Formats: sequence, structure tokens, C-alpha cells
Amino acid sequence: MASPYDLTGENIAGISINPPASRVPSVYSEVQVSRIDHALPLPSVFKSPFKIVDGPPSSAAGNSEEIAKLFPNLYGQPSALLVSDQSNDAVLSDQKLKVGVVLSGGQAPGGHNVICGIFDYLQEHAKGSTLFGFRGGPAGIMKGKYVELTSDFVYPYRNQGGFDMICSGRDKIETPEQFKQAEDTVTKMDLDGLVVIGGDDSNTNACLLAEYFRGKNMKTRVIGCPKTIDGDLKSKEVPTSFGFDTACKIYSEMIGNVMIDARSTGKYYHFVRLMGRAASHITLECALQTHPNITIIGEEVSEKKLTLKNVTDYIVDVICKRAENGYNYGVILVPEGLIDFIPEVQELISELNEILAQGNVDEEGQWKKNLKEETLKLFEFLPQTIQEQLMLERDPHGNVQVAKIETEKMLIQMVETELEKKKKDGSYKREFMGKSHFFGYEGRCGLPTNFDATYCYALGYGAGSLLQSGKTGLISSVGNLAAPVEKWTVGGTPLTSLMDVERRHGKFKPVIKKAMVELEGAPFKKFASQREEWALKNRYISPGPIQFKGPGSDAINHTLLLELGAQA
Ligand code: FBP
Repeated sequence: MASPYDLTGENIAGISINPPASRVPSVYSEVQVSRIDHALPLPSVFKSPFKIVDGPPSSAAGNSEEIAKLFPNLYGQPSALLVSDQSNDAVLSDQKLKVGVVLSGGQAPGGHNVICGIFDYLQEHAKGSTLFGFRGGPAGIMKGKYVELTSDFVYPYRNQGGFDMICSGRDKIETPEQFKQAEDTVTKMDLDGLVVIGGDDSNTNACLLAEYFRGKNMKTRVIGCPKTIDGDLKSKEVPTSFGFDTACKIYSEMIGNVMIDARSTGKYYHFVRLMGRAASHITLECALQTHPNITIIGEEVSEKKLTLKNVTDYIVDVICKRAENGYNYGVILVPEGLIDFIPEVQELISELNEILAQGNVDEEGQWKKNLKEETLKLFEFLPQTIQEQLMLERDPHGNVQVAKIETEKMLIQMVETELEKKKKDGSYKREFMGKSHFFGYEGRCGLPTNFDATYCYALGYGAGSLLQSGKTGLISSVGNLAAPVEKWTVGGTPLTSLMDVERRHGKFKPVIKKAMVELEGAPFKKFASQREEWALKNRYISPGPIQFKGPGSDAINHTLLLELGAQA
């Protein structure tokens, strides 16, 4: 069948757009086309004149003294809230603005809608303004690579997944030279504002830029937006990062399918590693959506100081009990960052980080002498592929690239070894067949759910209003998300209030404190109260694909609902 829509400019479905010549030709499916014109509701505060009200002064998430020293121009700023106001105070300056926007870090569904939200806000509230998109992430700011985002340019990306409108990158603006490059770019472009759409590291960078620009009395203001499928950039005022909802629903569909496969063949244990570099929010949410037999939550492993052997024994124990019940199959969810949570592996990684930071790795393996005795034993015990993966280069922010560490394969090997021992002593008599899966990149660019599409649009709209009112160093925050969209709140939270200091590349650096799974939080407690039943009986749920209309289309994920319920 002919595609209904061809972005080379051919208009098959009767939709008329003017794609810029520079765009890579691509073809849209009927569903994608139908999403372009999906109308997005806005919080009601945007439907009438509004003003911005400041809250009380803020502090930091940890180590306030250090953060105050690092951000002398921004520390202590109040948060901002948009409130309807019919008085004259409500009128924000109608000055035309020049604004730049950058997508930073890993893809997350909804990023295009943040850009559309900024664009539409400027069109509506500061007519004649110009929006520029920096290409390829923060490197685009440093190199001055940007494109003007016009109505025609942004149109085909409305409600679409991916970051391909301007693309993203993981470069960090770090050295004095790089800050100077950023300064030169925004000065040349005469920018009033810059919106950084990113995760914890990118928003830390946004805050450093805001501090730098303000310290130099420059007019360019910087506003962040909470993006990451990992769901670990959140606080009381920033209830969730965008992309988490869509990614979890995509993975849950796939997990549900694998569950039915397991039940149908009756012979496979599916080990599914799920993205989420540090926190286990995605794994927990997918467990709540699908009810797997075993779910490992990294934060619990860390809290209970479990070893790799403990985790393996737990899995083996459930497999043996299920065999007694006649089940020789199952589904096991593992967070991508698991090994980083195991205290003995954490110690190993931190020693490796120091060694790698000093560049002391020789081919003969003499560098291993710098490891402590216990750490060396653990390193030698790990399968060679995992050893190699642990030695891979860190990302520009100093993190181990856990997406490249095949923990699910390592666990299969370790479980196999333990079950072989049990077979020898006669306590396990079945065949064990592990199948490994990694669900990661598949979830980062899907069509955003109704929730993510609307949330992102509001975040972008909010970012536009914060810039117009002269704010800097805030992250756009939209709240009251369990209520209908009209009742959502819109404002900005000081980035410094989310900060702490951490050791990276062997030095103390300011970072936005990651929000980890709380073992006392409502989502974990709900999971913990049901996991035993899920382990031994089959309570699988297959949620099916994301819906845009009808049943389930407006459902909010369990994590957000349970957290909001617990807060209320
Ligand atoms: P962000 O924190 O930048 O949103 O990225 C998160 C993530 O998707 C992780 O879940 C994953 O570990 C990582 O990115 C993969 O990085 P890369 O895209 O560089 O392979």
C-alpha cells in the first residue's frame, strides 16, 4: 500500500506541509500522520492572563554550603508559579524574544512536543519571536550549529517520537574554553533565552551555564526541562521526567508478549534487562504493569547489601520452587544498572574509575595490582565479557556505560552453574533454558503516549513563559498530574534546589541528585506486597500496545499515580 504521507513533500493524505530541503526524506505511517494533528489541551492558567508568583527561598538537595559557593548568583532562588490574574500586573513584556533550544542526552518520547510547546508559546504570547534549534546536542551550542525553527519545520514532528528534528548529543560544556564558546555563540545570536531539554547531567550543565551567564551579566537566561526515560529526575515539584510513561508502556507490551511466549512453550526462562542507567524505576513500573515471576530492584539489593551470589541464589530458589509446582518457565526482570548496586561491584567500579581516570591501564594487566585483594578476586570471578565491558570508556559525565554490560547474560550463566550443582546432588531435575533480552533503545523513540505528548507540550509552554518573565536557572515544572489537564499547575523549580556534590572523574562536582526507587515509597511497597504470589503462581498481565483512543489511552503509569496518591 502506498504510504499516506511522504516527507519528501509528496502529499498523499491531503495534508499540506512544506518540508525544508535539508530534511532527510522519511515516510510516515497512517498512525503517525493521524498523530500530527492530535490537539493538545493546555493547563487552564494559559487560557487567561497570568502572572508569576515567587515562593520562599530555596536550599539544595544536599551539601548546601558547597552548592551556595558553586552557584553564588543563583543559590537560594525561589521557585515560581504561574497564577491567573486579570489585573494589569498580569501583563508580561510583549518584547520579541530570541530563544535557542537544545536536546541533550538519550532520546525520550515527547521531546519534539517540548519544542512545539516553546514554539507555540512564543507565537501566542511574544509574537515575532524566533526559536532556534541547536543541532546535535550541547556540541551545537559550542560549535554554533543551529537552525531556525519555523512553523513548517516543526509541524511534521508534532506528537512524534524521536529527537530527529534537531538531534541530540552527550557532550558536556565543561572546560573554561567550552563555556567561552557557548558564550560566544549565544552572544552572536543575541539570545534572550536557552532551553536545555535533558536529564540530571544535562540540567546540571544548564544550571552551570545559567550561573556563568548571570555572573557575566549576560542577558541570556537558561531554563531546563526534565527529560529521561529512566524516571530518576524528579522531586516534589517535578513529579516525573517525560518519556518514562511511554518507554515503560512499550517495554511492558514486549514483556507481556514474552510472558505469553513462555507460557506457550513452557520451556524458557526469559531474562529481560531493562534500561535505566542508575535507578530501577523502569523495572519497577514494568513489574507493576505485567507481574513477572522475579523482579530485581537495584535499590533493594544495595540496601540489603546483597552479593552477586545472593541474587543468583534467590533466582535459583524461585526456579526450583516453580519446578515443584510444575512450571519450567518464567520471566525475570533485571534493571540495567543492577551491577552498579551490588556493594562489592560498586567498590570494584569505583576502583576501576580511579584507575581509568589516571590512564594507568597497560595491556599486560599490571594495572590489576592497583586493585584491593577482595576487589581483584571479584574481578577475576566475573566472566571475561563482563570484565571487558566494565573496562569500557566512561561516558562524558564519568558514568559506567551500563547499557553495554550484559548483566542478563551473566545472570543466566551464574544460574546455570548453580542449577548444574543441584542436578548433581539430585535436588533439581529439569532442563534450564535461559533466553536473554535487553529492552532499551526500543522504548526511547516510540510515539509518545497521550500523557507524555500533553505533559511535554505543557513543559515547553511553561519554559517559554519562564523565559519571558526573565527567569533563569529554573527547571520547567508541571504538577498536579493526576488531575485533568486543565487543573495542572505550571511553574519553575530552582535547579540548585535539586543539587548535591558527587565524585566524578576523581573530583567533586555539582550534580542533580538522582531520585532513586524509595523502598518506603508506595510503588515499591505495592510490588513487595505482591511479588511472592507473582513468583510461584502465574499472574501475568499483557497490557498490549499503547492506545491513543479508547480504553487505556489516558491511563497514567502506576509509579506516578501511586506517588501522587501517597503525596496527597
Ligand atoms: P539520559 O539519562 O540521557 O536520558 O539517558 C538514559 C539512557 O537511555 C539510559 O537508560 C541508558 O543507560 C543510556 O541512556 C544509554 O546511553 P546511549 O544513548 O549513550 O547509549
